[in-house]
Amino acid sequence: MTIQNYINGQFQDPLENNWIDNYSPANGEIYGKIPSSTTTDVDAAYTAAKQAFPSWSKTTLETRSRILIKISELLEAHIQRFAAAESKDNGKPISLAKAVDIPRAASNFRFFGNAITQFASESHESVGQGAVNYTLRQPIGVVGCISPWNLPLYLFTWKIAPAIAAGNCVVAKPSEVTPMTAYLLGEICNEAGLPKGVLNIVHGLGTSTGQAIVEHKDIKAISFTGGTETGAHIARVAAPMFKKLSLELGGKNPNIIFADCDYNDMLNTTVRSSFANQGQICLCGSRIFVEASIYEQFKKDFVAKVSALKVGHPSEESTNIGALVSKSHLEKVMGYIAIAKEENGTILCGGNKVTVKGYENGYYLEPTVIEVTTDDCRVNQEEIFGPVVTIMPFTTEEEVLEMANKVKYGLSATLWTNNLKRTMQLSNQLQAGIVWVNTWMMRDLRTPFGGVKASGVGREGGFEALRFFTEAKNVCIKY
Ligand code: TXE
Repeated sequence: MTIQNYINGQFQDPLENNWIDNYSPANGEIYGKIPSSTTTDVDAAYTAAKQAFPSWSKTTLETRSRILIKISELLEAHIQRFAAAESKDNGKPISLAKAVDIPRAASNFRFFGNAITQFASESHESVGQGAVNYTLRQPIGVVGCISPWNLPLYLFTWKIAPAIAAGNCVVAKPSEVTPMTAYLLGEICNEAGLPKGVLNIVHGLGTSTGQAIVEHKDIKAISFTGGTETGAHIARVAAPMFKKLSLELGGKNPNIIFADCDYNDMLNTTVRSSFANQGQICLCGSRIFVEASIYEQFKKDFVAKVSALKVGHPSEESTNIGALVSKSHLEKVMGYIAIAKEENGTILCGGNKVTVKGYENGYYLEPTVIEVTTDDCRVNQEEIFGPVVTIMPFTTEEEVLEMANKVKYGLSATLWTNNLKRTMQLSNQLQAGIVWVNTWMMRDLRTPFGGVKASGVGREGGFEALRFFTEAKNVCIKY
């Protein structure tokens, strides 16, 4: 299947006619071609966005809201088609795409369609000076959105929806590894009545298409989710042009388990927080620290549950663990399993490639649990981003807090305990943008989302996203 760029409401081939192969992770075969767009295509997308901006930025909030909610409804109406495309492109189980990815993409449009009608600005009376200040929140203009492959439509729309709700026009690039659902979104936007040029989607490699978006001098803000190194590179390129930047990067999140937690709830959620989406979620709890008094019991129960997960073809409803996203990513993750062995880690379960009958060239890997004896080994410090977790015991709160914070990342942390004092103290001190207590990945779209340290800068979600995609202008009137 060949897909095209979506520029000015129309589907078109890349102007220089270069293409990239698209692989299916489930069987390792090429199943389509995607544009390898260049600066010329990005310029065309920018021009369309620039032309659409004066009208779109003046469109009433009610109209913008109605269009966004219509996009949301159409996504829900086509959930089967989108979920099948996402699963085929990414390797994730179809059940997950149907239950989480596509409903969440629809929620993103519905949420920001509603949020924009509630987005208020401030006013301040300068008492005693006879003046009043009010703050306008004006759309930026043309903005760039660049998203990764792990939650393709979910993260793509998490950026686009607030950007257009706030009155901007967008040049967006999904990951070259998972472009399908972004391509299908173009059709839906036309059907929902989104004016042409408000959203433009260019496909292609990060180093050419993505780079052209970041380098474009008139694209004034970049919202990026992806790897930490890429984020640092984008920051370097964008800094001399004073672009607004939102960077949501990698994580190496601690999952801290105390003996006083609700054990079964913790155990089931920990299986999910470790291996959902093949462990390819920036929020997965990849470092599990367990209080020593329940460590042996946890180890036994956790390994039993993990070993029972079914690795299989993503299109089968019974599959728990699908294929990893690409051959190179599978190799990277397997490289870390080899490193764990060199570092004297003990592989408690998994560690091997899986051959799924009929799909022998697919990128399948067993869910893997590695017991480590020290927290500063590489598998415990570096982002693996696959179905691999480490476990180790701890004895005191101070000890586990120090280990939890001793990584370069700071995206999320999970805490399992029923002790209120401990909950409050650790939540305050954990270096993370998000702390979950007795749950994982429970999301309320109104809350700020993002990380500290090498996990990025800026916050997405709720009014934070609408603030990012607008410029504040204060007007002071002396009366
Ligand atoms: O991501 P990249 P990769 C982590 C994870 C993974 C590692 C690398 O550890 O193993 O990052 O993954 C575009 N200018 N995460 O290499 O390259 C690219 O085309 C502009 C965590 O696949 O960062 C894609 O659209 N854009 C993460 C997007 O950036 C560029 C999710 C992300 O790709 C670019 C994914 C450039 N120079 C990986 N280079 C998370 N936070 O959830 C690439 N891109």
